[in-house]
Amino acid sequence: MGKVVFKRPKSLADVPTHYCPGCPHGIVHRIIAQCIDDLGIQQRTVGIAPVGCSVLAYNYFNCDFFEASHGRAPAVATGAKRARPDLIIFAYQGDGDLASIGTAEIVHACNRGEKITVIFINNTVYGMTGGQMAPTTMPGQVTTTTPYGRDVNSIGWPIRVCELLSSLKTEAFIARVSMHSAREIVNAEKVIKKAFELQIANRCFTFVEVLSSCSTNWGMTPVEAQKWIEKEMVPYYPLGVFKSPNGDESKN
Ligand SMILES: Cc1ncc(C[n+]2csc(CCOP(=O)(O)OP(=O)(O)O)c2C)c(N)n1
Repeated sequence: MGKVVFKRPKSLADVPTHYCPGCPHGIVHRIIAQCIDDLGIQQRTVGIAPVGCSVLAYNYFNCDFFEASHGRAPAVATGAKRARPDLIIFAYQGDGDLASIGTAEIVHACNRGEKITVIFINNTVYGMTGGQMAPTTMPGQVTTTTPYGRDVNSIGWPIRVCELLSSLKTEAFIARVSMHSAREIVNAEKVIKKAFELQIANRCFTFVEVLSSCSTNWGMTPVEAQKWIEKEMVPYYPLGVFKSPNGDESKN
């Protein structure tokens, strides 16, 4: 009989997901569920689901969940954490959700130093609604609302959320990871675990951006999409730890 070397984390529900083939949302869900298991916090973890492709995230985790309106996950997370500081609260948001309609929410939650964990999925488009331009769309990138490519002269440059949040004085853990290779996925798990550990230690606001893909709306195969992340996104969105709380030596 074969030896079991890989299992579904118990914090991940045993159900099929609605995600497209090759979509990294499922990988990130698995990573979060593994962290919850490893840290032994399943009974006190509450997730906040966004509006976007991961709107149904509450169906995929075996822990309590709130559903927030578009962009408002950090506000809902703030309320949950302030009411029950003993709970571990994570918000899960896409780039349309967090970096467009929810920009004010994330900036102020970080600035207030809310002791929550925010996982930010940057796939450069509004995936659920059909691949429209997001604030994170790359210069020249063709989307359904930028058929000639994103023109930075009229629409502006993609927003680098990690860099923006890192400029705030408040103590925080801010990092960017990527889904473009097995090596980066393994690293992403370490970084996301670190964010949860800091919340458990009641240290600071914790934020992990995940460079992701949307093969369906990018019109690529999943493998082509992974290569596109590495070639086009990583040079503009550098990976690493941008900010750590005082005394923490995290390096990516
Ligand atoms: C207040 C409000 N405005 C707009 C919408 C429509 N809407 C639903 S999902 C979405 C974009 C989601 O994109 P993103 O956050 O990047 O997540 P993804 O689907 O790519 O994972 C929008 C604009 C909405 N549901 N509510």
